[in-house]
Amino acid sequence: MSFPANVSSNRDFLKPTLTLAENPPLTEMQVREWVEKGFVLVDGLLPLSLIQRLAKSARRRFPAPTSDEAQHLNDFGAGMTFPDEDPAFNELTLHPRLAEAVAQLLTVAIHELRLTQSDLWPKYGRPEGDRGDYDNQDQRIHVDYPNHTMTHPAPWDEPEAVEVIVYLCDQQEVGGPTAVVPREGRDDGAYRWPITDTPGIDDIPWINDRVRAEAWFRKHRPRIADFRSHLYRREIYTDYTTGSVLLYRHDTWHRGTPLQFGSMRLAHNLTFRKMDAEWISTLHPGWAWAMYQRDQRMERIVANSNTDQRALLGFPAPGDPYWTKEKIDAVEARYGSFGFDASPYRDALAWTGR
Ligand SMILES: O=C(O)CCC(=O)C(=O)O
Ligand SMILES: [Fe+2]
Repeated sequence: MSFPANVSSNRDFLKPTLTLAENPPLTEMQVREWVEKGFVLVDGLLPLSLIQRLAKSARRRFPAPTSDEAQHLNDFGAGMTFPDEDPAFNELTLHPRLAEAVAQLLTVAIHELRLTQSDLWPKYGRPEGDRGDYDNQDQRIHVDYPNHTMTHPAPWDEPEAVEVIVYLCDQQEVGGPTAVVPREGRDDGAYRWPITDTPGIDDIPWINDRVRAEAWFRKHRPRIADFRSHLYRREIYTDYTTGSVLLYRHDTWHRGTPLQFGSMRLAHNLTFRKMDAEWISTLHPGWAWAMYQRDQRMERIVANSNTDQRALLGFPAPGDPYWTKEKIDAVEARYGSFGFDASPYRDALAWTGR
């Protein structure tokens, strides 16, 4: 695969480690890696058959890598977003093992999590060369929080969200590993507080392309340019295969790196936050907005999900003070014809005696 010159001297590849077959799925070591380094790359979290179904429908949806259209596409998830018409996409988004893994990392119950992002986008391999500030081939090193939260990530030991990349291809075939910078303890200068040395913060223009962003820093903020050159030197690269999942954070330094020319990488990006962290915004138009879709996909998802999956979407969990007998009857009247089962909500209400 082709790497830009002078980026990383070691080019260490990170291999996925296997999750447990049972729940909770992450091993203690995997949890520790995420907690300490800021990311963990795992295999076996999601069923391969589901990944393959999703990859097949995404390939039909997006332009072929050889097309002219593909050479100009810098998509960021506009193509497939939750809730999509493809059931495999929605199934992956609300997959119980994914939610279990996130709940493990944030040490909360699944019904205390909220989904704030689910989109799938293609990235295309292009020849080396300058294609402007917004080209996504060889990204500048960055953290993702500026376009997810209205504040700043909480201190490292109080994480509020987990970001996820589900890879639907093999790195060895298409290239495009995600580069990540492992955090090395509390005194790691790369993770100094606050995190502001990245495009899109302060008056630093939002530039995606690595060469262009670093030229801007060198000219306007030479000290930050030096700091950032250390980040590049410390990168390691995800050697993902189909179905590998990268779990990381809004304050983890990372970036997308070039694909092999002529190839396409499909990746599904998700974010889950703790339910109280309302300053972390939902990236999409809002789940109820999707109830305008004539195929009533969202109604079907609500009706056919379990109570934890509904809670991920903000639907009150059984036992939540929201529920009264009248409200349960009314919601059942709305979704009953789609197969909604109100009994968990009724049982919890009877149990609390309200
Ligand atoms: O493409 C990747 O591997 C990472 C993408 C990314 O970091 C981003 O778009 O924010
Ligand atoms: Fe990113």
